[in-house]
Amino acid sequence: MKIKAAEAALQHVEDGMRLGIGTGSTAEEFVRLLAEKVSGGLRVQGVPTSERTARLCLELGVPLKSLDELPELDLTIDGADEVDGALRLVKGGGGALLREKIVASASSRMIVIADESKVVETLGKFPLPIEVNPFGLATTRIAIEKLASKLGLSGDLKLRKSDDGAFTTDGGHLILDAFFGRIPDAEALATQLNSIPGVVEHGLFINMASFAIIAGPAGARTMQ
Ligand code: ABF
Repeated sequence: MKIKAAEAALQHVEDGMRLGIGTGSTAEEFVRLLAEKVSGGLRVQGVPTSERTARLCLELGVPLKSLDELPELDLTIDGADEVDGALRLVKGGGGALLREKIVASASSRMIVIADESKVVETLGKFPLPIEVNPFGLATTRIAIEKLASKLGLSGDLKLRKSDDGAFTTDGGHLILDAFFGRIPDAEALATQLNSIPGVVEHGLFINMASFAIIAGPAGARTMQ
């Protein structure tokens, strides 16, 4: 199903495009298909949203530029952990949310590719990744807990771990995964999180996706 969504997204890639290239297994299927087109002569320049995606693109021959070389992009193709009916997204399960949001914000359009399992009525079943500066982690955690309870949200904040300790992002930050369960007012939570100094970024992508390509057993459909 991921491949079906990636195939459908590839239809929107035109010769000469400056592409933001997402992170995650669905985005990786897109990279594989894009690489085939590139070897067939399609000319694109890609800006990767993570070191992991950059390595895959280099391995498969997708031409890469830095965002500084291509500060404005035509189209970003990226995955998501949750998509609701208003095209609000939860992203960051792959730990790349900061660069993904920066790259998506540099793009004229953003197409989300996902399988049916990502579509939800209300965001929040997937724990919300919150990227935080390592300095003052405890203070930031308390501030998040306070604003969450002010918004009627409750749930654990868990520091994301990797094999050898705390997970660190490409940008050198930490991630707190917030197990809120349901987020009835994503806009309010996003605004409040942005007001906490130690919060670098969060996984709520609101008003960023142009549309989503959702693949299910019956094929791929578009969510506008
Ligand atoms: C990335 O893709 C992340 O933001 C998101 O968590 C992930 C989804 O991964 P997958 O496509 O493997 O489900 O963009």
